[in-house]
Amino acid sequence: MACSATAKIVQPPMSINSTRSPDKSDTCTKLLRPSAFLGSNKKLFSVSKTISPFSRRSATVVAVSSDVIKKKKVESNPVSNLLVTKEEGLMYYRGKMFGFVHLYNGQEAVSTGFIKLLGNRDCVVSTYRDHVHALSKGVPARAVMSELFGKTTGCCRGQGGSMHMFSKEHNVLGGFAFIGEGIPVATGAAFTSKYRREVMKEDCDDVTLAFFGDGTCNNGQFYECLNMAALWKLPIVFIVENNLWAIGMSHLRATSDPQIWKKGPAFGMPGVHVDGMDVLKVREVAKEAITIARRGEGPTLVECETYRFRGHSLADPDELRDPAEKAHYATRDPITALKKYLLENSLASESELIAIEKKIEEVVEDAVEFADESPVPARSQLLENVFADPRGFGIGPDGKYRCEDPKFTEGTAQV
Ligand SMILES: Cc1ncc(C[n+]2csc(CCOP(=O)(O)OP(=O)(O)O)c2C)c(N)n1
Ligand SMILES: [Mg+2]
Repeated sequence: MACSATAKIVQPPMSINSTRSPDKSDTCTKLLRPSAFLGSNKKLFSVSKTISPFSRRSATVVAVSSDVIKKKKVESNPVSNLLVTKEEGLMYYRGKMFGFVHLYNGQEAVSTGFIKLLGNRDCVVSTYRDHVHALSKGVPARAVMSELFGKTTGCCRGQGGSMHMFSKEHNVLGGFAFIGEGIPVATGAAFTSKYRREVMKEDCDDVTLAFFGDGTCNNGQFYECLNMAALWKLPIVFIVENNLWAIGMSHLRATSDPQIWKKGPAFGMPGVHVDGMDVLKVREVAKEAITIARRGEGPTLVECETYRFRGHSLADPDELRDPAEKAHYATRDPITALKKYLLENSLASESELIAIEKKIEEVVEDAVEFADESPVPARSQLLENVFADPRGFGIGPDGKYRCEDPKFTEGTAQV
């Protein structure tokens, strides 16, 4: 039986140095005493608690009937168990996508659990794993795939690429390659919403979600923004996608207190830990945090414990992570877990799920075909949207600034 997503308050996780022996049972939610977040009596929840042998952490996540899932995987078509589709693999290695592509496999429950609760006016700020956040927010698959391919039909006309998904229409404020860089942008967006509501007296209850990783929580911008957001009670949710690794650096080696959620109360906002491999649990926590933000009651820090099934990027041979750790998390694939929940609770039949998978394949194939056939941007686009002194762009062999050469803006200059 899958764990109920009914949100219940759990006790703060025990200390990382605790000698309490790990409870390896598939314990579902334990009803415990109210959250001690700075005396807050807000209904914020962490949903489950099982000690992972791999994390040494106290606040960890529930393994969802791993034996059942393992069996199902073996029984099903082995091709569907691959961690990358033919399109994903071939398109990148054929050079169809440029730069690094950072996959999101394994972390899907976080993006979906949060973003699907938003309205169009709400904002999302992401990292370089942004293509899934963009899809969750409604950016069409064609526009996302074309951006990955660097084509004019991409959501940034091919100028952003994999790490810079942006859509004004969908209020996706970016993809950021520098870690932590998106957090102040998100904080600014949340400030805008508050300003509109309280100063401009506009009807505005928009909320901003800021997604970032565990490694990023050791970056100064994170702390500065938590402080400002708490001080001004900004309508924002800070969502840490704690996949236990920052490229090849283990979270436990890099952070003085690996329980990131605790940093919320230190700044005067609720901090919550949730099983980020379970979309229904993430959704329960997300509902509460988004509601608090929308009511004007301020920010929340949510730590979602998750795992990436691939290396840091497609260029990462992924040799540092323990195979046993990888195998452990592979049994908790959030998509497989949701399927199981839907079937067990008669919310969907096998054939309905197969039909959905088929539909997804069609959407992906259509997006790949569309992106492949789309035109590349004109060279003249190179200088558009560049916030720099154009005179600083460079001097050509004739001693003149390149930007002064009309051929350059026409896209016909030899550079
Ligand atoms: C300011 C800055 N410093 C260093 C880097 C190099 N870098 C790229 S990804 C990364 C690790 C980030 O890990 P985490 O925040 O956990 O995100 P994850 O990749 O696990 O999603 C680092 C250090 C960077 N992009 N930006
Ligand atoms: Mg990480």
